[in-house]
Amino acid sequence: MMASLFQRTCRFLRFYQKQVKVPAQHIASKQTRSIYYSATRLQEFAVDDDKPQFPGSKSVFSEKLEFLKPDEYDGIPVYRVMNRDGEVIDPDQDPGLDKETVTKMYKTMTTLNTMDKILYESQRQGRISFYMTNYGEEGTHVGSAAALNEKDIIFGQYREAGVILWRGFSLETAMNQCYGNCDDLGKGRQMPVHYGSKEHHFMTISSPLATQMPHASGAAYALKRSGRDLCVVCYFGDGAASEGDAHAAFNFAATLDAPVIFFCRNNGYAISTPTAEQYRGDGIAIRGPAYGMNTIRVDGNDVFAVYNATKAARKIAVEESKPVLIEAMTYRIGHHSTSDDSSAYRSVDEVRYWDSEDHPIGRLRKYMMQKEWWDVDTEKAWMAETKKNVMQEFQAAEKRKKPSPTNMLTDVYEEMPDHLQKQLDEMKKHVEQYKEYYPLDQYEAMK
Ligand SMILES: Cc1ncc(C[n+]2csc(CCOP(=O)(O)OP(=O)(O)O)c2C)c(N)n1
Repeated sequence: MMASLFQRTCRFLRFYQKQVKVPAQHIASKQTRSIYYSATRLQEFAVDDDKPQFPGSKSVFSEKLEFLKPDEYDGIPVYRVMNRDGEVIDPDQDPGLDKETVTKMYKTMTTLNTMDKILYESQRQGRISFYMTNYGEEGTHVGSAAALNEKDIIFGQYREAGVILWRGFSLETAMNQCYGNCDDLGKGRQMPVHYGSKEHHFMTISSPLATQMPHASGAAYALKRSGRDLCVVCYFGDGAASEGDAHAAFNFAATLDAPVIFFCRNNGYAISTPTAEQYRGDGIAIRGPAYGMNTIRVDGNDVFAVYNATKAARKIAVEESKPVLIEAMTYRIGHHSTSDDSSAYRSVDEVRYWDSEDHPIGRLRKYMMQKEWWDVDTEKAWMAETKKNVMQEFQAAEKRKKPSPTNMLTDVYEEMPDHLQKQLDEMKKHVEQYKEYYPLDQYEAMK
């Protein structure tokens, strides 16, 4: 008997779903979508008396009255490759990166560290308005960035400067951003550390916590629809994970099978809130399976463990089109930002431990020294060189003019509407009339 229109439509939709790897419910029109739903439901509904029939259930029945007790489970283990002395524990886990790559990793981590010192001081001296250091988290940035395709799209929180430096964002561009000068890619409109670069596939940072997370899921879904073999990487902190947006992002990504790696930097604190007060469960990783995501917890101070985990996560994201959650355990050695004094809520001994006993840079240096790729003299020469580079760029950025004040009103609309044009004209007239009261020599000329 000839298949009915209904059956043929269902067959076509299933074929189409296979071809484009997109669930039919997301590509079909409203009408065909409802046919698809009825068809799949009708097909899948087969009663098994021994199993619960609740929609979406994977469970079996139980006659024991038992609660799931979080304290009766061991914590999810922390995957590592190196011990604290930089020795590889299981040779099978050594990513086997060549000297050139490992040296680039080390140089990026130390450059970031030096840039942090100089810009932090610069803020303290009142030369820039604000800064956030990355001390102690360098391994999470560089280990993950090195494992990605350079076109994978990054959505950062704000403490991931090492990721963009790895991709070739220059010190000069970073300094221009922090100084908000006329060469800043963001035209001086953003606060310091809100880096962004189209060239480096790095979305501009936005400080309201977790707002980048649903965007990341959406961008990953768009990537999947475009059929490109790329993924999105979304960085966030343990504190940001408490925002509603984090949960929406996880669930959208899981249900839409979006190729996104959620990379949590669990650094122990959300400003003054320690993780012990932030959550009661087993960190952030435990949430992954609840959303149906492949998940791993990794030692974030072990750059090779982060590299391996991210590389494997990327494979799942791109090849299986699925989200992955990585929880990288690390420690925020610096204050939260220049607006924070962490001595008010944690001990100096605690900070000293991470700075001297378990630092990602120290661990990698030990590894390189054991390989005889690095020694005390190379270290000394490199530290002098990187300091000189950073100082040079910092001084040059400081000397550059501020952006033209007209940037306050441009780029909001493609064509400036009349009401903004009126304000712009008034501003120009006002500044011209009272120019002796404005430091115009420090600004780019108004166009
Ligand atoms: C929606 C929102 N609420 C509060 C803040 C203030 N705030 C800025 S950073 C921060 C802590 C975030 O901690 P975490 O996500 O763990 O990242 P970390 O700073 O430790 O890297 C808070 C509460 C904010 N930026 N946005």
